[in-house]
Amino acid sequence: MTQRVAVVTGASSGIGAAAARALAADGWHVVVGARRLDRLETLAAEIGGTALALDVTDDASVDAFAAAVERCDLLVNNAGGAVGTTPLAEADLDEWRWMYDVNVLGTVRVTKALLPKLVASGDGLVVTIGSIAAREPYKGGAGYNAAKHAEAALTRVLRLELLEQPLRVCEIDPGMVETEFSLVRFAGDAERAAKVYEGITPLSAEDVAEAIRWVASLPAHVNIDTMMIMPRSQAGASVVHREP
Ligand code: 8X3
Repeated sequence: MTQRVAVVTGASSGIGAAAARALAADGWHVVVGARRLDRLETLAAEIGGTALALDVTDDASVDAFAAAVERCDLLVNNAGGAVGTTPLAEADLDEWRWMYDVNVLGTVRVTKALLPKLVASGDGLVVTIGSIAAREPYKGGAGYNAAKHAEAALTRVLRLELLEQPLRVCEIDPGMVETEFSLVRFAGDAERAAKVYEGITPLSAEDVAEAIRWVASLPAHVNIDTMMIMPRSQAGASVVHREP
């Protein structure tokens, strides 16, 4: 296989699916991983990629996924998410555990499993999709803030520990992006999810995908360490200007 191979996790929707399309259009063979295999197969057929079932919270699933990936030049750690906006005083530890597992341990599992192939490629790149929640705490964000701060920390450690290897490491932290993110956070409550983006033009999944595509298109000596992307009307985790 001479075509460079990108692996995108959480690729069945949102930023992951958009990144898979953008990378494929830029010449990558894209391996898309997620739990929802039916959606993945449609996407893979559209972009000439490969669909593989992946649950980043399951060791065996990650091992089987990584074993099926023959070559990996780029890993986009996109799988993640938030549940709830429960105040710390009422913290629901199951919410915390889920967020830690999918965002932090999920990123560790997949990165660890694919690192040998990324390094063997001679010019590997890991792009981890963090969040503004990794930079700034906000009310109701404790569990997600903690998970995203942890994911940012491990991404920076990876950069330090593999400095001698032909590997680049990048963290992209988006602010408000209209995807299924808020629908998941609010357990399918569409009205509540829509309110998050009321009166603003949020980022689209494609906006973030374009940043991923660009980072991955740069020459091997250029490492974009971190990038924060927000809609024009957002200037912080809790600072949003809404049109009436
Ligand atoms: C999503 C952005 O502001 O809901 O990662 O935490 S926010």
